[in-house]
Amino acid sequence: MEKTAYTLIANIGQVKKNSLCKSPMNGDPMFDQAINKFMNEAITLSEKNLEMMHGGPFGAVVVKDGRIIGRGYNRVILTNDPTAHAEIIAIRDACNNLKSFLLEGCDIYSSCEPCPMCLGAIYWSRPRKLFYGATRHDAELIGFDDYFFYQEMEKSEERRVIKTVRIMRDEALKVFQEWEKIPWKPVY
Ligand code: AZG
Ligand code: ZN
Repeated sequence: MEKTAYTLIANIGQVKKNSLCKSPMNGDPMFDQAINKFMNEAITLSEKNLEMMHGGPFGAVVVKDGRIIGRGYNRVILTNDPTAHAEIIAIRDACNNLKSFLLEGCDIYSSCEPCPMCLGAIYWSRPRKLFYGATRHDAELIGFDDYFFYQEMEKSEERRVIKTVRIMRDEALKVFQEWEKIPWKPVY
């Protein structure tokens, strides 16, 4: 399968609601208007938790062909699910609507830079582009560990806070060898 050329669009900055950001990427007002519209929707979703307290103040949408096909806001507290981040929920919603595990040709808008877990999920879903508003540092300032987890990822296994130990590699590899032998298998 051809790999998507991932474009991590740098922080598009403080996108004020109902205002146009002067995009350094394009300069096409129609394009700017569209990306602001979708980021506004992600930010609006993030604001839900100011009242609902279903989780942290994070929202995300998935867009395909100019239409929102997936929405999510953080529901970690409501669902007792530490993976219920806005981006994960939006990806699940979009994949369910598309009946596909790939978000080909889709753009993801997140009110905040994705944490490492969500960035992984974004890569697995293979969208075209990612737009984000606030940064991992902004999230840290209000008590979220996104930046800390990025720092952990950069450390060697021995130096991480969660002790990580590789054991029984040979035994675990057997299933890989069997999988490799299957002549037709889905590739993702
Ligand atoms: C988070 N960061 C992002 N980007 N999104 C979420 O849903 C989060 N929850 N905690 N940190
Ligand atoms: Zn996340």
